[in-house]
Amino acid sequence: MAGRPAEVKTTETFVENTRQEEKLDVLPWLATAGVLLAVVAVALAAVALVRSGDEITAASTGMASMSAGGMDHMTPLPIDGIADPPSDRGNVPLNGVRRDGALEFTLDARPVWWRIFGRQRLAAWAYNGIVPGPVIRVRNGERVRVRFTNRLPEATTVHWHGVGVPNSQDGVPDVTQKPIQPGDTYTYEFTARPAGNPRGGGTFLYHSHVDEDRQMSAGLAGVLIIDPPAGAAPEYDTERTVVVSEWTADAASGRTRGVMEMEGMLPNFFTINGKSFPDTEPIRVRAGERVLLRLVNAGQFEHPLHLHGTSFEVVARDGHAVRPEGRRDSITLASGERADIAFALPRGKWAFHCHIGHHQTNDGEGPGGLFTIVEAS
Ligand SMILES: [Cu+2]
Repeated sequence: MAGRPAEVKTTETFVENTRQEEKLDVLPWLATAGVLLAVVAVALAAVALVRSGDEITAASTGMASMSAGGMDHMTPLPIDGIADPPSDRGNVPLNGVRRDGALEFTLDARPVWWRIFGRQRLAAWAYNGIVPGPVIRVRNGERVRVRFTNRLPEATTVHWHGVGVPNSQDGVPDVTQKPIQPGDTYTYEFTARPAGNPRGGGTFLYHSHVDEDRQMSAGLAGVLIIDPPAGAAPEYDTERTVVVSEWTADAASGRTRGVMEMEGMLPNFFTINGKSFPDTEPIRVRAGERVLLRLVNAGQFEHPLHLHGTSFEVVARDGHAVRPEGRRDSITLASGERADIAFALPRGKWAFHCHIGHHQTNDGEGPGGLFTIVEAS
């Protein structure tokens, strides 16, 4: 409070001086009015600052760090050390090796040029060099060890989304572990059980927990399936996994940046299992057979996913079986959500797509993006 009178007095003196100059000069009254408004605004801001003391100081600091972080998040990802991927196909099974009482998996995160359709490549950060990362599939109760190496130019961690890991293995930077620095290796170990439902099983995911809008959007996500104890879940003739995501990228250079809700920064590429239509892989099934589709939203935006040709039952949400809730033909998944849907299709080529038109485009041109065909033969 002590500083207030002095500051206000200074401002008033300044205003008086400005008024005297106005009498001498008839021309720039408009400019002077502008200066006056600015001066009043500064004075009001100064008064508000002093009045609110510590509260404002804290808020200002928060805003300052937020805008600095925001700038970082808008900057394209570094492409240092970027290489061609080991394979053009993501979401493929990862083999584990049994060692020291656990099923051991080797995982890394590395920058790769990832082809999403035609010759369009994007700068991706990818688990084992593929987008989405490889599928880790284990039985409920299995001891799992993941030796993870960070080959990115920035720190990262791996979070086991929905899995009942010990707190120390949860992958939250500066909360449960130090961020894993470039070049460093970190070993995660846990028993495969859904969090809060130790006898269950279903569709989970693993993803970076550092700057998710940048790192997950650049490709750092993969599916983790925990199979429930034998006989605890219905069997299907065919099952497939569908991971949807978005990218904000410069089409010409392939440089990618964070995906966030900001004017002029909306995502412009959309992928199913790492590819955009027309290069999305068709889902081939037999007419009339019972199909389980595991739907995973590894992106930042919501996607209302719609299947043609039949209706389906939602049999699990977020890796947990749900009671029958009636049939439907669309389901909206928010960021990080999963749904397992079951259906049988008559013979034909049935579209499966996000119902938002913008999400069925490639850099503004359609058809593209989140669209694929379920081919029942
Ligand atoms: Cu969508």
